[in-house]
Parts: sequence; structure tokens; C-alpha cells
Amino acid sequence: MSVFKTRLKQLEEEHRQLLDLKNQIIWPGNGIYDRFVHPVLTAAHAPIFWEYDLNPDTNPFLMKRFEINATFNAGAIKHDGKYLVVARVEGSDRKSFFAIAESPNGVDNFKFWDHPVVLPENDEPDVNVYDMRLTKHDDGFIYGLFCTERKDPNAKQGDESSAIARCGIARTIDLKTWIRLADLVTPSPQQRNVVLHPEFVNGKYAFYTRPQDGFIEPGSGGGIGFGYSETIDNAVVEKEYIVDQKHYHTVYEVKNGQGPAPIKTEKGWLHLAHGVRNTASGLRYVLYMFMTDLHDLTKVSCKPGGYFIAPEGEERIGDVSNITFSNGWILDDDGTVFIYYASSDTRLHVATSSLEQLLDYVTNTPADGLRSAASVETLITIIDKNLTLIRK
Ligand code: M1P
Repeated sequence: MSVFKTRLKQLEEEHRQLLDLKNQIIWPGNGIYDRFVHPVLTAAHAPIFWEYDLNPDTNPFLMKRFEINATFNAGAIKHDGKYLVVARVEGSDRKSFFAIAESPNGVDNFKFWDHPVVLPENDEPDVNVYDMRLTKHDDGFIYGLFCTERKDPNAKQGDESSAIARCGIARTIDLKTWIRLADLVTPSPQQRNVVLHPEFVNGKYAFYTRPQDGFIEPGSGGGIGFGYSETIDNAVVEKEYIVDQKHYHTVYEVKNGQGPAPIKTEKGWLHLAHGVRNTASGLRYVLYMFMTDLHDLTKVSCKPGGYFIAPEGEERIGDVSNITFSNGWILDDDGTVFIYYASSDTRLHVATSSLEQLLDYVTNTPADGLRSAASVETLITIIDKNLTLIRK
């Protein structure tokens, strides 16, 4: 057998084994959610026919012709009984694009659809697109809001890294054909992590935003904002109300951002977000949760202190290390919640929980007391209650 055929056979066998791999819960967990042994999506999940030219005449060495570097930050939705993620797929050229992978159960056997998403461009072409949040809106469409990045036209000569981030908007019915709408207009010079609220609010479209002064540095921005637009076709948010601010000496000290669209519950809207702080080894991204009032979407009604998910073990290492990021979750009919989170801008994982557990977590976990002494006080309350119970 030729080297070409031998290698191809081996590649196909390894790929098949990866896609067939069953995932297992890591016990005993923390009672809030379960982590799983294997990531659900990695660069190695990319179909062989994406990366290689499979014609021995034009590719006798069976070389990769289009290398996939990473698959991470994915929007998520249950559609036609399948668990779908719209992953940020990044090639070795650093460009990201979107591709859908589906699983029969939400925790393993994710398989990419044959083709990536063909996202129409508008008049000002995107240089890079990433981090799509999916929202099934009351108006009947599924929306994908994502970051569109373009070079800063005012960058000084020689500055090849300054960029402008805006919120791109596309909509679909079947997740196959996408219609591109105008980018969202807001008062902030930079926007990432923009999410469409699933319901009309007083007849208007409502958006979670993240105002920011610079591409990386939030400056006077940071914080999860909220605003309204009369239309979605040429959406304009004239005023951003800050719902959840960055705060000194917390896990969201430098900046934060809404994760997926919030989930409506009897007690309020359940939110998953990421918080960022700076350390000697760079920015650290963790996930945290909070709840907003059913009748006042700008009012935080509950907020546990600290992080919900932080990078652990191999999750800590990747292209941009020490990062957990989530922009997709699925609430299933039986109350199971599938939380898709990426680690270190490299791979995608799932954690499973239930609405009941998440509501318990959000409403009963002590808030951040914002001082060491307050943390000690909280801890002593827990210890003393437990000691009374144990020694009874
Ligand atoms: O590299 C970490 C994350 O950085 C950005 O998030 P934020 O806008 O909150 O800083 C995004 O580029 C995100 O994709 C990335 O995971």
C-alpha cells in the first residue's frame, strides 16, 4: 500500500475513534454541575476532507492544505431534536469562522456538518468573526450575534494590531441559510459580547452589550450593558444601561461580558457571564452567574460571590492560557442544562447541571462580601452551623 493510502487509513481510523468516543462525568463534582473527562470539540474533530486535499495526484504527500488550529467559544441550541453548537473555528492563519457540529445527546459524538457557515458580508467586509450567541427570538427567527473585527482605520502608520470590534447580526430559520443584517450601532467605540434578549421588551428588541474604549483595554467601559432598539434590521441602541459592573478585587475586576442569552425562570432571568482580572501571568477569564429581575431586566436580583467555572488541569493551557469562556448553553425539556464552555481559546467542553441546581446555586450561594473580613464572616457562619449539626 502507498504511503498516501497508509497514512489516510490511519487518519480516518483515528478520526472515527475520536468521534465515537463516549464521554464520562468526572465524579464526585461540586454539586453545582458535572464536568466531563473529554472536551466535546477539538481541532482534531475537523473533518479530514477540510484539512487535506484527498487527491493523490495533486497531494502526493497527503499534506494538510488548510490547517484547523482550534475550535472553541460556541453558541448552542437544540434544533430538530439535535444538540447543535456553532463553534468558533480558527485556522492556522488566525482567521475564525463559524461551523456547526451536532450531537445526539449534547455530551459526546459531536460531528461537524460538511460545510462551515457561509456568513454573508455587508458593505464593510469583516476581517475576523467570532463568538456567536444564538437567540431564538419571539419574532420567529434564530439570531446569531457575533463579533466582527476590522482594522482600525485611524491606527498610526506601522500599527498593525489596532482593531475595531463591533456586533454583527445574522438571522436564520434552519441554521443553514443566513441573512446578514446591518451591524449594531451603539454609543461605544468598541463592542464585543453582545447578546440579543429572547423576548420583546415593550415592543422593542433588547440587547446585552459590553461597552469598551479600546480593543483590549476597557478603559471607562467594561460591565454588562443593556439597551433597546426599535428595529433589528438597522438596530441602534442609543443608551446603554450598565446591569452588572466590573468591580475592584473581584473576578470581574478588569472587565466582564454576557455569555449566552439568559434563561427565563420563575425566579428571574438566569445569566452566565465571564469575568476578567489581571495577574502577573496575564488576563484570567472565569465564568460567573447572576440573576436579573423578571420585571426589571436591568436589576440584578441575586449574585453568588466568586467564580462558577474556572480553568482546571489541562483547561488552563492553550493558545491563550488561563481562560474559560462561554457563549452557549441549552436548557433541555427535562430541566437539564448543558453549559458549553471553552478553555484557553483552544477547545470546547460541556458541563451539565439542572435548572433546579442552578437556581439553588444562584439564590443560596453567599454574595461576594468585597473584603477579606466579610469572607471570613461568611465562612464562620457555615462552619458554626455545620459544627452544631455534626456535634448534635
Ligand atoms: O482571549 C480571551 C477572550 O477574549 C475576548 O473576550 P473579551 O471581549 O471579554 O475580552 C474574545 O476575543 C474571546 O473570543 C476570547 O476567548
